[in-house]
Amino acid sequence: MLVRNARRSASVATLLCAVLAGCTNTAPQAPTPTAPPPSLPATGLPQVTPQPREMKRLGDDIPVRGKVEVVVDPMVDQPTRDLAEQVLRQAGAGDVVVRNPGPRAEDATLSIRIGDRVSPSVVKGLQDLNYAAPAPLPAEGYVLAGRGDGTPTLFIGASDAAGAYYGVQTLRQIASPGRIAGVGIVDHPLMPLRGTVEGFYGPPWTHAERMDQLAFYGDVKLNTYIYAPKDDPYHREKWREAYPPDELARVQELIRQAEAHHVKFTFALSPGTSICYSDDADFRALAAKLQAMYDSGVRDFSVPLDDISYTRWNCPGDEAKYGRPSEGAAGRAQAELLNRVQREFIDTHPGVAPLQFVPTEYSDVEDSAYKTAIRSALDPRVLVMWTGDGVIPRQITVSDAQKAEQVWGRKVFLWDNYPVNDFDGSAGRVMLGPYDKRERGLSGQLAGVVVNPMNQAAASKVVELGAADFAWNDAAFDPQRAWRAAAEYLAGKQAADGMPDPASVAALMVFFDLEHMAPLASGRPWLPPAPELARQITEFRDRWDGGDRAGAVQQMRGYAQAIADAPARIGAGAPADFVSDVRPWLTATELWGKSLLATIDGLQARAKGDEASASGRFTAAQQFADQAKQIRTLPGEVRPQGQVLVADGVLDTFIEQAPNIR
Ligand code: LTM
Repeated sequence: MLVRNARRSASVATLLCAVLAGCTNTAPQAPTPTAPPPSLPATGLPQVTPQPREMKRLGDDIPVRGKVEVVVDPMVDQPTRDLAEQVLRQAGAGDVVVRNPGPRAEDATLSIRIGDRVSPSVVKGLQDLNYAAPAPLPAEGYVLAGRGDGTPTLFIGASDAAGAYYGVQTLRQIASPGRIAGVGIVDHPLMPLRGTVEGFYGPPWTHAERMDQLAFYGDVKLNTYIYAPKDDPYHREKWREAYPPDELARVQELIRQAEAHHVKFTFALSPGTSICYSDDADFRALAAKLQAMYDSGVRDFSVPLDDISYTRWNCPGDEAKYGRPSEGAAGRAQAELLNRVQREFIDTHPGVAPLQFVPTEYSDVEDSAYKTAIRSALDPRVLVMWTGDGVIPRQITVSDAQKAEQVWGRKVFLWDNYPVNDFDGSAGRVMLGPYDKRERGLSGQLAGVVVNPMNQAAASKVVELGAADFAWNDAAFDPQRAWRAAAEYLAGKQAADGMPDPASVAALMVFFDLEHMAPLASGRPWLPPAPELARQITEFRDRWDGGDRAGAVQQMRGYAQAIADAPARIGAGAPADFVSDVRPWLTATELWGKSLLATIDGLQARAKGDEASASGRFTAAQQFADQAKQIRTLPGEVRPQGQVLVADGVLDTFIEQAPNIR
């Protein structure tokens, strides 16, 4: 098995073992890149995220050494060529030559062909490998086939430029030092639109964070970024005003970055707080703002009309034209505006995708005068966004999405308010749980999905990666698998050879568990707090109550130590931006870990009948807990502010109740 696979397929228990006292790290060492073994036997399948639609073993692994040539069709763009070169160098190629089709270089040890899936040489190469793609292969799809036995070969046949890029992103994941897995993959996304909407309140992402996010989206095959930060004045309050030149220059850099990573930079403009629907000058102001973005290269546009009042007009002209303020009248006015944008702007600009829109009623499936007005008047091409069965949904089901289709008269585009943490009920939380409670089968019912992330961009990658996996292939989606893949991704980013360090992955999983809780708007959970810690505590109680007090203490001490050690391990083994985003939670976790260890000391002393020591340790535990409760979120980094929460309701409860455990 590939080293990467061996590491990646380790169970959480094995990974945890790597950070628990007394365990031995049995992870295999990476082979020396310059000296691959003469034969690389076939073993197992590599892990690829998002999960491909089909993957199987074709033969032995392909050795990577010396000079590798990459033969490309014109459809393979420069970023894809650059990525292929980078992947192959990281895998151990001494030299990589990227060139147009022609005779094979004699000194090349490996020739990789990347091209249009209907190119005769690609078709023949795949046939020779006995691995054909279904016809037709959907947009953004690719077939990858390679094997190391005989003459090592690898072919990637793509349906379009994005498919070629995604094929090479998969190559990145099946490559490890000295080798590429000998596998066949047929792959394409099940949802056409997959990504994020920077749509939260509070501090918008910085330019550097956005640049990094866009590169990350390429890695995980997300293709959409909707620029809609509520606190960018030029997006909402000052929607009529042009971006100042320096800000426009930054947006233009984002547009180029998005293009290089096959992401649709979707520019959103929210005029709803002040627009006069009946005023032609306002329509022209809106079109002019979109035009500036079109001129900068944007081809995807959105007009969000969420979080505005629709029971008052912003100008007397609207009352004259649409009648007294009402939900139905607002629906008519909005539909008219959006139809004009679609027909007079979108349709007149080559290459622009259908308009996207967030309705003022975005979070339910009940019919209403507003929805009826939109449904009956809105151009059927306009995409309507929907947040599920609530602003913060408990779950997203196929049947709710079907109801949403009925009330909106089209398949809806999911604006998924997870992991966003800008609402009161989320104060003090960083959302690091799995992407969960989204039903398989939604790809057949949605126009796409974008998640609304946290103010903390790098920390949002945990849920974003899960959403990427879901949106690509919800049919095979496993929330827990994707969750662990996020830990591996983060740890892999920090490793020189790209291989995640098991101890860092284990520490991240412990930490993610402590920040598993996800609240509804009310603050009540739709994902429970710290399920693994809760399981450990239940096991402890069962053993203790069953009379195995020493065993109970030993087991619980192991997990407490893992919690106490996780912050330092993460500090060294996770990317700096992630560590910086979650710094207050790491500080609090360290203190809670010390508190839990002191609690275990107290219970151990009690088990030995030493009540004086037990009491002293319980007091120390309380002191650490009190210190942990003082840690607060950082002003300017999140909204709203609050006490930093770590496994609240599980960890604090156990520590509080421990002195009463007899
Ligand atoms: O969800 C939508 C469509 N709008 C806003 C978001 O901007 C905000 O981030 C979330 C979470 O607070 N709630 C909203 O209503």
